[in-house]
Amino acid sequence: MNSRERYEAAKEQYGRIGVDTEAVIERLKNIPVSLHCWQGDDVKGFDQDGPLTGGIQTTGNYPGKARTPQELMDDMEKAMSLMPGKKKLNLHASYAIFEPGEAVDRDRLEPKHFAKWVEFAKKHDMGIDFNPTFFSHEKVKDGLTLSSPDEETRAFWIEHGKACIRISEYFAKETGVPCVMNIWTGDGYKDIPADRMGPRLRYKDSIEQILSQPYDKKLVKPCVESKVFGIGVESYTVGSAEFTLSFAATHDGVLPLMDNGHYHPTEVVSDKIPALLCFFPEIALHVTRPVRWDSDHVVLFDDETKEIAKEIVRNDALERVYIALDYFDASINRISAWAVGFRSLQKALLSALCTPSAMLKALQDENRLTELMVMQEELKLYPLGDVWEEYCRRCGVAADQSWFDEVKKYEKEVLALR
Ligand code: RNT
Ligand code: ZN
Repeated sequence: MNSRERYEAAKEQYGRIGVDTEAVIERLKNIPVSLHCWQGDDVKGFDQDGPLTGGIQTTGNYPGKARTPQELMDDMEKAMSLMPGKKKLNLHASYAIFEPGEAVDRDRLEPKHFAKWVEFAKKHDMGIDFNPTFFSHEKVKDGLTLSSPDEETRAFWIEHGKACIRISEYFAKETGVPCVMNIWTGDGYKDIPADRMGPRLRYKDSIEQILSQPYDKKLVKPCVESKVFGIGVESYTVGSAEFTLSFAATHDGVLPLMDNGHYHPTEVVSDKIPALLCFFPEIALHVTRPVRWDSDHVVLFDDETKEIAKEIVRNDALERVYIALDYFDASINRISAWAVGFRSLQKALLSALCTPSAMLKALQDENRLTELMVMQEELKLYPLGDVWEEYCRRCGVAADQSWFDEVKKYEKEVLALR
């Protein structure tokens, strides 16, 4: 059988359990997934030369990382040519692009400093998501930004947040796609604090001041991302899960953002998604792969990624959940890291779309749990790979590992010369 015939057979087999693979393929083509620019240069950015701070860390020094905006765009372009599906661009404020003599500090950033990124996004028909950068900067004082007891420090970072709202709105207007703007800080303490509430009250006030910047709620979707701990911030984080969730719940139009590397190891974000969907009209995700800690390994087609995708799809929440990738591995080819992660998430979404959820829910509601287990296990060996192959063919990208030949060629011709 050739691949078309295999697809026809798979279509028929899925059809028998009520899954329309043609509709699945069409749907998957249009689900935007936000691709993070920071995998390409180990979260370095272009606006400063210091180390990566904020309790996050990249490990490894695989050769060929992007050093300039042009290199980063070229690399992303290469990576995107290897991925099926709809992409959105995810930028950090530290990736501002200044003309000579135009450099400003983060509190003075303007839309024009991101005009080249808008051009890039338009070229690839992408919307843009944005993140103020509250780390890797000399104005992070004693590990604190928006929660600092120092007024000047706090004021600087509030101005940064406001500037980012203006830039987010510019992105949305330029691309015609709403911009998800995510607030995450690494603020916290290595050891037992004497005051846990004070920093949180200041953080709350700072975010409120940022959001006092007028903006169109249809165009800008501010999020708050929680975190349980960071490197050097092991005992206490200001933006804990309860803090950010409560903030989002009590501030109109603010979304909670869950990063699946930011919880205790036995907690799963897949279970939190339907809990939040009971209360929030919209939520946002950072999909990553934590290995023993928030290590930000490349996303794989693993059980939790599949489960996350399933919760979004089977609750009919594709329009309510903003999906973004967030990882950074500096120990392997970065183009490949992007491609593997994005392709894995696409596979997870495909797997979710090919699941006969209505039938499985009915088994649960009728308490036919024996049968539910049987069905769930049998589904694991349904011919998803054949549908994947057809999907990739229609998207014009390789379905199998042959895409890696492109990476090897690019490494030899471009990355190795850096
Ligand atoms: C850090 C958070 C945050 C960052 C990016 C670079 O633990 O996950 O989202 O990874 O903003
Ligand atoms: Zn994150």
